[in-house]
Amino acid sequence: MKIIDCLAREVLDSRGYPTVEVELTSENFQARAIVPSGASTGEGEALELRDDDKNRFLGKGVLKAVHNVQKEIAPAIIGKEFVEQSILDSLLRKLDGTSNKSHFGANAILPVSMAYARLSALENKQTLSQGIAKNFGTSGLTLPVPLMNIFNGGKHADNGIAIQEFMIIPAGFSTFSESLRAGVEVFHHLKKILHQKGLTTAVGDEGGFAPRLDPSLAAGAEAGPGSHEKVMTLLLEAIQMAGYKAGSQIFLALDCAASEFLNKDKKNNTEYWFEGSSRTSNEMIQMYEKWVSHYPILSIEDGLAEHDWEGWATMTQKMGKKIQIVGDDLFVTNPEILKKGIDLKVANSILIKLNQIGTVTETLDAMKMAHQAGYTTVVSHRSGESEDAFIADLAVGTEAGQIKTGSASRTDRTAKYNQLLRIEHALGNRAKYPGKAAFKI
Ligand code: 2PG
Ligand code: MG
Repeated sequence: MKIIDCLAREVLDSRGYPTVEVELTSENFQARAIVPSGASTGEGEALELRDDDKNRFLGKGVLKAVHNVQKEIAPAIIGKEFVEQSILDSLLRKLDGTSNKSHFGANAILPVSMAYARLSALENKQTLSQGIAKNFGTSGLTLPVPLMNIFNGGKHADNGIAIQEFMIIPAGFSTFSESLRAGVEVFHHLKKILHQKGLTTAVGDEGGFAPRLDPSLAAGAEAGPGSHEKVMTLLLEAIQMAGYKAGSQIFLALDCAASEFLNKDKKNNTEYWFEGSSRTSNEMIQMYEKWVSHYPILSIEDGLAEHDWEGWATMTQKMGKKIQIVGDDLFVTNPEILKKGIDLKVANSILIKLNQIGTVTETLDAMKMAHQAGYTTVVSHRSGESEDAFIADLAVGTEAGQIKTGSASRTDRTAKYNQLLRIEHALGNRAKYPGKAAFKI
C-alpha cells in the first residue's frame, strides 16, 4: 500500500485539551486517528510532546507534535509503499531515534501508526478488528469483558478518595451486550442511591460518579478511614438494587493508581499515604487481602507504586492465585519492562495503552508476550479520550479478553461500547464471549 498523503491537525480531547489527529491517504482510501492522553501517567511512558506555550491552551497545545508529523514524518512516508504495519512502525521509530519517542513525541508517532492500521484494513477490505486479528494471529471473534469505572477518585476527581477507579465487572453473562446492559443498569441505580443520599451525581473524567461522601469535607480534602470501603458498599447496594447478584454476575475491580498516593515525606518510594495515615507496602497488601475477603473483587490494578517492585512481588505471591493483579504504571505497555515483570513473577496481567508505548506494533508485541507468559491483557482507554474507538477493535482483534473504557456516560466512553456492540452485531452467532474465564482465576 502506497501512502500518498499524511496530514496532522490539532483537535480537542474529552477534557478540552488539544491532541493530535492524523489523516493518512492511500491511492484508494483515507483513514484518521486521534491519540488519547493520560492524567496519572507512569514515569516510563513514551513522551507526550506539549508546546509549553502559556499563551495557548495553558501550555497544552500540540502544534510541535503536529509540525513533526507534517515536516518530519510525512516527507519520509509519502510516496512509499508499506506492506505491513511493523515496517511502517520500525521506520517511525528509527526516524525518531530515541527510546521514549521524545524526538517527535509519541503523540506525533502513534496517530500515524493507528491511521495506518485503519488504512491497511480498508485496503484489504477488512474492518479494523479483522485487520488487527490478521496481524496478531487470532480469529477476532471474542468480545472483551468490560471493566466499567462507575465511581471515580484519585487524579480523576476532587472528592478526596485516594483510589482512582472503582469498577464493576459484569462477567457472569453469556454475551457482551448482556454484560454491558447489566453494567449500565447498575450505573443508573448507583445514581439513584447517590441522589437519595443527597450526594452529587455529576460525573468525573471517565464518566463515573465522583461525589464527596462527606459533604462537610472541603473540596479536595482527604476522605477519612473507611471511606474506600464505603464506596464498595455503595456499589454492592447498586448491584442489588438493579436486581443482580454480586459475586456471581457482577464483580468489583479497583485501579488504585498507587504511585499517586506515595507518602511524599519519605524518599523510598514504598511508603504510602492512605486514609490519613502512612502505610508500608505490606500494610497496603494486608488491607487489600481483607477487602478481597469481604468484597467480590476480581482485579486490582496498580495496588502498589511503580518503583515498589519488591512489594509487587510479595503481593503477587500472596494474592495472585485469587485475583487478577494488573500492572499499568508499572509496565507502561513496554515489552522490555513486562519481560522483567514476567521474570520476577510480578503481577499476572498487563494494562494495554497504545500511547504509553507509541506504536501499534509495540503494543501488539507487549500483548503477545503477555499471552505467551499466561498473563491476561486489559485493553484500556486514557482518562483524556476522544470519539476515536480504536481500542474497541484492538480488544476484539487481539482477543484481549477484557476492556477498560470507563463508565456508562460521556460519549468518549460510550463510543467504545457502541463500537463493540456494532462488532458483536456484525459477528452474529459467531461472536464469542469469555465471561469470567477471561480472568484465569
Ligand atoms: C489508568 C488510566 C485510565 P490515565 O490509570 O488506568 O483509566 O488513567 O489515563 O489518567 O492514566
Ligand atoms: Mg491505571
